[in-house]
Amino acid sequence: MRSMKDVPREDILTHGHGACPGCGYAVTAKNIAKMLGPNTVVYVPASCLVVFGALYPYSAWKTPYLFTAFENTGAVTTGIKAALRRRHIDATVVGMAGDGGTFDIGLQALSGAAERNEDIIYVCLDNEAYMNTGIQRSSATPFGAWTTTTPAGLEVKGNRRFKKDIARIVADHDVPYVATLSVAHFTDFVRKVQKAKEMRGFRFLHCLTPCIPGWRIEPSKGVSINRLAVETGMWTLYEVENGVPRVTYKPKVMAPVTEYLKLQGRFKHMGEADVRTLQAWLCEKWRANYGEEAPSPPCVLPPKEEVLAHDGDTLYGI
Ligand SMILES: Cc1ncc(C[n+]2csc(CCOP(=O)(O)OP(=O)(O)O)c2C)c(N)n1
Ligand SMILES: [Mg+2]
Repeated sequence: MRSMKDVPREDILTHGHGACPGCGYAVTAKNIAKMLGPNTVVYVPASCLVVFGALYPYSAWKTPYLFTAFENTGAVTTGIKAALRRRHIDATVVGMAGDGGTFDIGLQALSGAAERNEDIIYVCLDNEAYMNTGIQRSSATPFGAWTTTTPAGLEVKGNRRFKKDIARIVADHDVPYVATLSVAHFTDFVRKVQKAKEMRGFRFLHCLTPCIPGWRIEPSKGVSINRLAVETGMWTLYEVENGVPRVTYKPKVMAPVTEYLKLQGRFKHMGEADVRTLQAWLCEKWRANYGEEAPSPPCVLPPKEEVLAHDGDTLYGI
């Protein structure tokens, strides 16, 4: 499989699921499942995908599908693979977890499975907050974003911390494959899923998946927002194969972050100073990812003490 036309037509996550129109999760999970094919066992922890993909006694999955608890994707997928091995069944085992279930509550099980190099594919569907329980902040939430636990008030305006770099943390476990994906860059998307499918050992696919109600966006804008995330540096497309990192798509110019922010209600309260802080953080990230200075604008990050001054108390504006 090299491009969109090579992707199998048969759906594995079929119609009849209950995702919001325009849901980034649905289009990402659906395309990954198609490419992995019918010889796959799917595990999903508590998340939007559990709610819209299979509400007992119905299921939109054509493959065997399991759900247990929120925090254990790494552990349950390990167990499923071990059970299949015991019965000499060769099937792909994939866990599809949210950012909360990966960055935060599932981190211990994820780290264990990665460190043991379990033969599974771990997909993180990152909508940058705990969405199905009512848009609470996670450690994937970007700087400045409104969530119900990081409200925009008089003193504090949205989330005060920068997004955790989970793909780098997983790559530091020395696993065979880590990649970041965006459905707006579909050829790159297809190539990475295909590569993950063909490899053995622990594979981690980190996907940016816009959330219509949580990001306060138009249902038709998800893919454009994915594209802008890459053009502004909010999302970097890269892979780490057997320890060797490689950027797989570099934007020609760095678009100002305001292009990304202005389409999303979750950022609309952001003042000039916060936009400058986020832009400066992106400029540093740009340099780290692409090995060159970001072209413009001025990139001066606030002193570390100022960022770290936002401890648990000020974080929530309490
Ligand atoms: C131990 C535990 N704590 C809390 C919950 C409640 N809960 C279920 S799903 C969820 C949020 C999931 O967030 P994320 O993993 O980002 O997935 P999303 O909802 O965004 O798809 C929470 C808090 C739970 N099921 N189990
Ligand atoms: Mg989430």
